[in-house]
Amino acid sequence: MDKILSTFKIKSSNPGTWIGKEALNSDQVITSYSPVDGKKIAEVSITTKDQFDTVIEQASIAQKQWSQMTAPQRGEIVRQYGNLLREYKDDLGYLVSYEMGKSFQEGKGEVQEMIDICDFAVGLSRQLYGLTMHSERPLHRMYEQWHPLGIVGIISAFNFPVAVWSWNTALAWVCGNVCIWKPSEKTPITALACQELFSRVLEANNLPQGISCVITGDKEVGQWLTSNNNVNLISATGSTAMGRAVGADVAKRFGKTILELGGNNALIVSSKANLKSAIMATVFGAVGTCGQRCTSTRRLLVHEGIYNEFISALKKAYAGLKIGSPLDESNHIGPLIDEQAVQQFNDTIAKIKETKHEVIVEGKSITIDGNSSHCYVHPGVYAVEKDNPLTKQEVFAPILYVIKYKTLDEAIHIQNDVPQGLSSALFTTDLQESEYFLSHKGSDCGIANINIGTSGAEIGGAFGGEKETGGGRESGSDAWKGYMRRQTNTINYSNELPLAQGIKFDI
Ligand code: UN1
Repeated sequence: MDKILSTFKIKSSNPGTWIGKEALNSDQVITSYSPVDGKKIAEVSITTKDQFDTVIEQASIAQKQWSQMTAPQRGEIVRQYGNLLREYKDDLGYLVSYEMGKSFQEGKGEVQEMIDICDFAVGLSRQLYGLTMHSERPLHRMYEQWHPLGIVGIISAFNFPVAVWSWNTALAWVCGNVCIWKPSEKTPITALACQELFSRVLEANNLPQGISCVITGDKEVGQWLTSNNNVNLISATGSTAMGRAVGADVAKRFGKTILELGGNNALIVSSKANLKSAIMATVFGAVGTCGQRCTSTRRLLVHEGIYNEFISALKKAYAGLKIGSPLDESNHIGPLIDEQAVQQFNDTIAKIKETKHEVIVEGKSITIDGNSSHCYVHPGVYAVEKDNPLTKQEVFAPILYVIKYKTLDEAIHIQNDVPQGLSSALFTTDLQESEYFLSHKGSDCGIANINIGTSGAEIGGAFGGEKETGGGRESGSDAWKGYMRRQTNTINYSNELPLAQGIKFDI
């Protein structure tokens, strides 16, 4: 681990405010502990208000130069960053795994997601297209173009400590913006590693350091960012409670937001499903990343005709799960992020016990021999009534609720009857069921899959969801439009001044 930390120039005590490679230190610190073994990784200083003001000032100066470069020139910078990420994929993936607790496989997968979005953004830098329209007035031309916004503030969560930042920065940068990143207080070290790599690219290209900034701290630091008039867009990933506060702060000053908040994702298994793949998808969706993805499968809706068969196969699959250090690639499940998350997991199970339920797999906290971390749990599966209020809440832990259904309409109703609307999945080989689920009468989520689980989206599609998930879209498709402002241009190349709608105004 020491070798990896030194690769990214991380010491035992680090500044937490960065303007490119320029570091600003302070007295107050956050300590990052690894949930893998409970050991301290390093300290990071908390950004002060003065330092925050300097960051805003430097970011504004940098944005002027950055936005004057052409989009393909900015794409070239992102291409160089993608190449560095390729070179450091294993090191950064290992650090993600150690600081966050996800499996090394998934840590590397996260860095791969960063590489993919860099590639996507490079292509995009030549495709920031606007439309042309036919004007109703003779000898007039109408078109629209997309301009940079300015400064983009990124608030990211612990569960995808690097990929979600890159979804935002890679697009924001090619669109001509500079970025200020406030990573989760639970995973500041991986953020410093990403910043170190990007500052190398800035330096090699003699670019202003303020193109990429990092600030560190809790809610207070986050509020400086969300309430600052110079920050044109806030892209925030995290809980619905956080998003509600951020959304209100930014709306007060008419800033823009992209909110990617809680999910409460259901996987429906039809009587016409390929049960083997449905089992695989359910287990990966429910226990992958120890149930800490916003796309994790939290509810399993199973058709009554195959219920008994499916549940016994599910029990068998859970019995084969290996829990332990995520750095050991033979383990399927690593720890939860911290002891508070374990507490929440245990509290939720205690609450399930107070309602009508059947234990399919008992969830409990566990200890791993020779490991002093208290963050490991055995995932739980509970059959509950369809109107159990616990099933309406997102708990960031590997707890799966199972509900039996009779008709697809009923399953879709149960699936949609929650406040969140991120991801959804139906396993079926029946064309009618599949098309119905994807129609407007089907899933109300931002993501709806057939014969694929709820988690593990590719970067090429727009990522995000409806209702309390916040409505934002990040990553692929035309999500880039959220990082730009649209301008409609009308050019009159005649010698007359005809008014639209045929209005006459003679003087
Ligand atoms: C998140 O949990 O915030 O679709 C993002 C997935 C990942 C991204 C999850 N590609 O599961």
